[in-house]
Amino acid sequence: STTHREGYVPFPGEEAAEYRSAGYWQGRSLGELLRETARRYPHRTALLGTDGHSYATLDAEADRLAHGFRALGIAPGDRVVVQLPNVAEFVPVLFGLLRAGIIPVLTLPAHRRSEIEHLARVSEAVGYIVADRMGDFDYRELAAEVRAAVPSLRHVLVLGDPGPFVGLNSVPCEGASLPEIDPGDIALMLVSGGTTGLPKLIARTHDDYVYNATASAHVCELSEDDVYLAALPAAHNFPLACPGILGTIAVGGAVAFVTEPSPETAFAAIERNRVTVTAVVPPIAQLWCAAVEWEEADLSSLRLLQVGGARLAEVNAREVEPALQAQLQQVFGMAEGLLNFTRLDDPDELVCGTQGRPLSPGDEIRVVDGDGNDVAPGAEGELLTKGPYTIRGYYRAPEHNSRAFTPDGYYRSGDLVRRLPSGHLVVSGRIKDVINRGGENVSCDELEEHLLAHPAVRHAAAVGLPDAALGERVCAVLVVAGEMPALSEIKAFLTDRGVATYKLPDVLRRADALPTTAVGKIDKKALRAEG
Ligand code: J2J
Repeated sequence: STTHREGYVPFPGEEAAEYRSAGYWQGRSLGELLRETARRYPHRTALLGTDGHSYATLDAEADRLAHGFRALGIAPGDRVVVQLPNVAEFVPVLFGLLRAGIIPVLTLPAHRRSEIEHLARVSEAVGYIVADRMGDFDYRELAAEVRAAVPSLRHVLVLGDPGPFVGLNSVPCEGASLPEIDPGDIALMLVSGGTTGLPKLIARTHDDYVYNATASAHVCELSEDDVYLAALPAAHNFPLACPGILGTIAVGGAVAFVTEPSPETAFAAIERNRVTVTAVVPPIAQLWCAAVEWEEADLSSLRLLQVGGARLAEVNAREVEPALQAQLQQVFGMAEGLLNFTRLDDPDELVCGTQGRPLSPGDEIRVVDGDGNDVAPGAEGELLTKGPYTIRGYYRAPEHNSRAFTPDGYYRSGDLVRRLPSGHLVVSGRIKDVINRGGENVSCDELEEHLLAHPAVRHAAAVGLPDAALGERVCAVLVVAGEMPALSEIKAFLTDRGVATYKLPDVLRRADALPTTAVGKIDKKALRAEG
């Protein structure tokens, strides 16, 4: 067994010292962030819902769970995979782990065996926290499969009916002391959307993530009077910390949850909880704008709608304020770190026509051509970045890191951008081989691997095709021996292999051969052009 630091790429000492002296890193842990708010506003509402919490009770519940996890024998530095739906209990579980020095690996409800097994293996997780079920999916069955496959996994803890496992409510709550937390140490791990191959782990420190959340809260002018609705999956960087759940907790606001962002569900939650701020992906923003025509709900409390995760077309951006009577903020972010926001006082042209500018004065941006040279001001190029809350390498992925980061520590985002004189970025395309399906990133490599495992498939290429609702839809181009499998069969095959639902192809194409480029790579441009 190895320590949690093995395979972690730290910030270089000199730059870390700069981030501290500039005041970006304040030497505060995420657990302390909650503690401070609980001291300031013990009686204010932290979490809304049937299992709601004041700050005092949330603080106490986080401590209870922290002691419980320690009493089970889970040690500081151990990794625990967390896969919970958007429910209030997500928050005490998260803070319980953080206060015990246990590192949550934050996975999405849509992840399945393929992703969870991989993430549990790479992180050498000792625990897996799930809900009993969501809709018709039973996470305890998934947990049984993952535990059988991953030897390090000793604890399965269940929110709700534990079945053969241990209920979160019955973890012991006494004993074991809590560790000192080093704010420079790893706090939690996010899952990357936009890379090659299987998902990568993104280790974020307390210092960098506290800054991520509090600086985002500042940009959104969040206060204790705000009510944030977690409408996207809470484990995703955007609703978690941009400013999201953690930014809201930092200022003493309240957080509400919905398990899915349909207009029916989300509008009712906005009305019931007097929600002031929320974050969605472009297809949901479009749907909400249309749904005000038929959904009866009082949305007057909503002051800010954050939209990000995929490119929001300018025409759709212009619909937001008239339809929802709330300000639009575009957010171009990545779990690896860098966040760009349009500002609340930006003129309409910038709010609707750009994806925002960097959060921090400490964010360093380069826009480069194919040879790695800076392009002329305003020209298109790949966005490279480093800064006080952007990782210097993925966790336990040295080989991938040598390609994904420059020798001097810049993250190669794979996004094509143009930078305006104001510093605002316009996202104009992508060079990484990823399909952005309505804000969910599908790695083409990963999907192709799975497709090639099908007995009939000789060659496979995944490409994104333009889609009015989703931005892009997933198309699998297959060269097959014999009869072409039906889409439903391919979907069932992939589901069987434990692939998350959002990665399943929307369309299948048959080809006699895959077109190649001059150097012999699969010509995805040509495949996309064929439609
Ligand atoms: C175009 N592409 C975008 C945008 C992300 C806030 C918001 C989003 C994410 C996120 C996030 C885009 N226009 N406005 O973590 O905190 C694409 C880019 C980017 C990739 C990152 C946050 N906003 N994208 O989406 O790690 O390609 O983070 O590199 O899931 O999504 O995906 P992810």
